[in-house]
Amino acid sequence: MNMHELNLDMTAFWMPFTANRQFKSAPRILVKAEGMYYTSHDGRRVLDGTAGLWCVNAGHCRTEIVEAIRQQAGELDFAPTFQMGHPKAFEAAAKIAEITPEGLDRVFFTNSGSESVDTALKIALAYHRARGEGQRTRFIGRERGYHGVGFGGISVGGISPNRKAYSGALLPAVDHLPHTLNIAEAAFTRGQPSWGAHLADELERLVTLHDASTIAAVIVEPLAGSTGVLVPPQGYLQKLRQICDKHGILLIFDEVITGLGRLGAPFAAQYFGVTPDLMTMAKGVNNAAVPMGAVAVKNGIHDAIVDAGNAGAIEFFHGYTYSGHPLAAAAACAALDLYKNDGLFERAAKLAPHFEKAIHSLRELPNVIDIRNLGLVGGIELKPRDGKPGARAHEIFVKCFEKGALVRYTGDILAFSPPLIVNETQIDELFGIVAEAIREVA
Ligand code: PXG
Ligand code: PLP
Repeated sequence: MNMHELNLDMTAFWMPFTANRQFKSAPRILVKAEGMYYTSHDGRRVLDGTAGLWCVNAGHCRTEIVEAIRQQAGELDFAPTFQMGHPKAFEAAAKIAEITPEGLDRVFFTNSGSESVDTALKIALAYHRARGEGQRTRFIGRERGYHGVGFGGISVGGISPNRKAYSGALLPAVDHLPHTLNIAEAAFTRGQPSWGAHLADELERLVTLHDASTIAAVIVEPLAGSTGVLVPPQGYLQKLRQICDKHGILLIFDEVITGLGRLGAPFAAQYFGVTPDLMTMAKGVNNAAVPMGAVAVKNGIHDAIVDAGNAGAIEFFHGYTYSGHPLAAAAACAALDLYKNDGLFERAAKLAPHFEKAIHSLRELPNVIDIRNLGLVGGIELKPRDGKPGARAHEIFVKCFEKGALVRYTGDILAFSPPLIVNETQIDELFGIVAEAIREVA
C-alpha cells in the first residue's frame, strides 16, 4: 500500500507530542502489526524496538487477546462501574492483585498512565484526610520525572518543556528531588550505577524545609523511562523508602513503563525489593490493546478511605466513565494470562544479559557519550549538535525506520524497549540497524 492508495487527509488529526507540519510533510504510517513486527504503509517490515510506546509487552495482535476483545465486544460492549458492575472488571483486578507486591491488593481502574497518576495523587490526599491529617497536601516529584500530562502529573513531573506553557496553573505545593543521572561519574554503567544513592538524602532536606506534616507523598519512576532511561543508583530507592517511612509520607512508584515485566519481574518494586504504598500502571497491563490504566493500593490505605465515610455513602469521589471498561478488562485478563502462561517476565530476565551486551557493543560509535540499560530497557545518549539539540537523534530515528527498525528518541537520547517476546537474533538485528544509522548520521 503506498501513500496514494492510503489516500489520507492528515489535516484534521492534531497529533500528540509530534512535530505536526514536519511529520505531515514526510509521514511514517504503520498499517499492520504481528508479533515483533510492524508493516509500514509502503509494505516494509519494521522491527518493533519500542513495544509501540513501551506498551505492547506480549508482542502485537496476539490471538488470545484479539479473541477476548472480539468476544467481549459482542457480548457486553459497555457497562457502568459507578454503582453497577460487570464480571470482567473484577476478574481483571484480581489478576492484577495476584502479581502486585504483597499487600498492594486493591486496584482502581483508569484509562491511561496520566489518569493513574492523578488518581494516585488524589488517593494519597484522601488517605491523609481520612486519618485526620488533611494538612498533608504537598507532593515531592523529581527532576526529569515523567508522570503523564494531567495537571497533577505535569506538576510533580520534571520535564521542563511539558511544564513551561502551563507553569501558572500547576499544583501549588510541589517540590522536586534532583534526578540521578551523572554521566561524568557513571558513563557506560551496565545496570545500576554504584554512584548516586546519596541523592536520596535530598529528600531529608526537603522534609526539613517543608516539614513532614505538610507532605502527602513522594512520586518517582523506579527507573525513569521517558526522559531517556535513567537507572536508579544502587541503594537509592531503599533510601527513599526509609525516609518516607520515618516521616509518614506515602511512596508512589509510577510503574507505567517499568510494570508488567519490563525489568524481568512483574513490577520494578519486586525487581528492586522496595515496596511502595501506591503503584501506577497502564500500557502493558492489557498489552495496550484497549486503553487501560490502574493504581494498585496498599490494603490499609484503601481501608482507611473506605471505612472513614458513612456506611452506604460513596467513599472516594473519583472515577472515570470507562474505569474497568469491559473491552479493556477482557484484554487485561487475556494479556495477564498470556504473560503468565508464556513466562514472559522470566523471559525478559533471561534475555537481559544479551540485551545488555548488544547495546553496550555500540559504545565506540561516533557521538555516543553514554549507554544505560536494565532488564529490557536501554538508552543511548548522543552528543547534541551545536545549537541543534535533538536533531542528531531525530535523524537516526528516521534512518532506523527506513532501515526497518522502530526506535524512540527524546532529546538526543535513543531509547529501546522491545516486546518481551523478542529473541536474541532480533536484539542483534535491532542494534545492528541502530549501529549503521549512528555511523551514517554525522
Ligand atoms: N507515567 C509514566 C512513568 C509514563 O512513562 C505516563 C505516566 C503517562 O501515561 P499515558 O498513558 O497517559 O501516556 C507515562 C507514559 C516516550 C513516551 O516517548 C513515554 C510515555 C508515553 C508516551 C511516550 O518515552 N510514558
Ligand atoms: N465532561 C463532561 C461534560 C462529562 O459529562 C464527563 C463525564 O460524564 C466528563 C467530562 C468526564 O469523562 P470521563 O468520565 O470519560 O473521564
